[in-house]
Amino acid sequence: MNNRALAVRLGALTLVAAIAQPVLAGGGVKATTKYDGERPKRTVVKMDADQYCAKANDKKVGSQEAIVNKDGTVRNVIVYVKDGLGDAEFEAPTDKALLNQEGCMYKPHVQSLQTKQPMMVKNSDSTLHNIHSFAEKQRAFNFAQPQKGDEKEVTFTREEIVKVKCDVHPWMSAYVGVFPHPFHSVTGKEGGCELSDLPAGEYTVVAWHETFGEVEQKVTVAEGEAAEVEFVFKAK
Ligand SMILES: [Cu+2]
Repeated sequence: MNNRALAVRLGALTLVAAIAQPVLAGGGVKATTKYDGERPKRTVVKMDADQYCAKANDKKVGSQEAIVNKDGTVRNVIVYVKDGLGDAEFEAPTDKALLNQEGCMYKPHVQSLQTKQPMMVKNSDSTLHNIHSFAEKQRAFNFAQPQKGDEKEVTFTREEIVKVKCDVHPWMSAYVGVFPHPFHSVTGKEGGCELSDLPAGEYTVVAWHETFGEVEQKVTVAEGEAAEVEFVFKAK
């Protein structure tokens, strides 16, 4: 086969892949968020209680519990399918989630994963942290990581949004959303996120925020399309 023939053939393959993908991917939800109220002011996290932590970050660290962007969108919102999947069961992904302790903060502050999906808890600081989960629907864990580089794998077995705290540093907290399916995500810097590969159907989709509470909506997902949904958190 000469080069030109090869190029044509590769081109055809690319085309096939491009057409086939949306069919395989099903539909999805494109979620945006809005906080309907005065934009909360972020405060600087004070870490003076621990000499190491006080010097661990080059820049000031802003509080994480209510981050509303200038355009009103909200970061760190967990968006997930609450209802509509019926009895479908989903194999747990083997890729490891990460809960890192870095600069005396949990990173990420909010994440979501699937039941039985492994999560690596890691200490990247040269100071003692402990990782204390406040689970109510499953066994809680509470262990120390005294050394930089310490790692321990944990898993969650039940659906729950689990709060995690460090008993050494009271400003450290994180949330791990655990779901029995892969249709969950967390809003990032732009205050939006996507649920993909969702079979066409009717769903109840929830947006949860640690401070603003939760709102839910009924969403119809059509094959090959992403339903656009805006979740509005009303000020209390
Ligand atoms: Cu700590």
